[in-house]
Amino acid sequence: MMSGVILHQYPTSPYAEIIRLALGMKGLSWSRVEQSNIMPRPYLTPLTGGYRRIPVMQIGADIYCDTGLILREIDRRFPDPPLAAGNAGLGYALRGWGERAWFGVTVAVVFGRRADQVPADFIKDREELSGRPFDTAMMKAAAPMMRDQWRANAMMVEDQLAHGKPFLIGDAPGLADLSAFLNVWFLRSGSLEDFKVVTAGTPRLLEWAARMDAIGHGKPADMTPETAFNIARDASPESPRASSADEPQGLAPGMNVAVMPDDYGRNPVAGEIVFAGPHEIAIRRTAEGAGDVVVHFPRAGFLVMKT
Ligand SMILES: N[C@@H](CCC(=O)N[C@@H](CS)C(=O)NCC(=O)O)C(=O)O
Repeated sequence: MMSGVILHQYPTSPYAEIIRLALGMKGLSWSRVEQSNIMPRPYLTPLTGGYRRIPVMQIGADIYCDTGLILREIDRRFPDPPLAAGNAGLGYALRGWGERAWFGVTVAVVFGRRADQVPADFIKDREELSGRPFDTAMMKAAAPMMRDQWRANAMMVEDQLAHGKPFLIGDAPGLADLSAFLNVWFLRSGSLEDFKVVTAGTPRLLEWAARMDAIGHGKPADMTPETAFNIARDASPESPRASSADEPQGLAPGMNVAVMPDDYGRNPVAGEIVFAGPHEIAIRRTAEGAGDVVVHFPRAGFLVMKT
């Protein structure tokens, strides 16, 4: 099914892999825009208004930031099959484990292994992203202990799969599988030798990983960044949805705000609220050369500041 989904990503991005697999679960046709793995991204930044992380999903003149919200939007537009039948709360909550706690360990193992090969421009870019030193020597020193931690997390997956079902929360793959699998995918592609060591005692995890691999990416077709930009220019944002009446900060349509992640890549994006709810805030802004766009952010993990 043609979805209108345009995914701004790069092949080695683990968070993008979550979305590629979610599109695969839905069996969608989508447009794949390859972005650089470091800044600048001249056709993307004008659309997001400064948000700098990958992936970003675009549908016409609507721009969706952060995996958490992109998953929700894919599920809203293409509900069948659901990404978390009956388990949406647990599924989104588990992102904190799979995509943060465990993923921090995975990054440490991969970059600890490759410490001597990380390009200087990549290190500089990630230091700007995080505001902290990207200390490959420290990652190298910590790698043995991080491998221990990786195995402990993998054993949680192994224990869960003792239920005998094919996926973490039942018979169909969903959000929990995506968040956990991110770690398998990144470690396996970043350091197969470490992956083999830390999965020596987790046979059920390996069988589950093969089932995740079999999902695929749906039907991607390549699109240039410039074409995606022109699509935003020629489209209008979708009509606003209802806002919640009980916004804790009193946020309401028409107010000016700046929105940014609360962890890293804290570049504020300024605009006027179109709608706000417990899981999403959408702001309208003018993208230079592309007219009005609406940029959507999740609420969990993001700061909304009145301006
Ligand atoms: N919480 C974000 C994390 C995204 C993230 O950290 N992505 C990495 C790439 S996988 C990134 O943006 N790195 C910096 C960059 O590519 O500019 C999400 O779920 O989308």
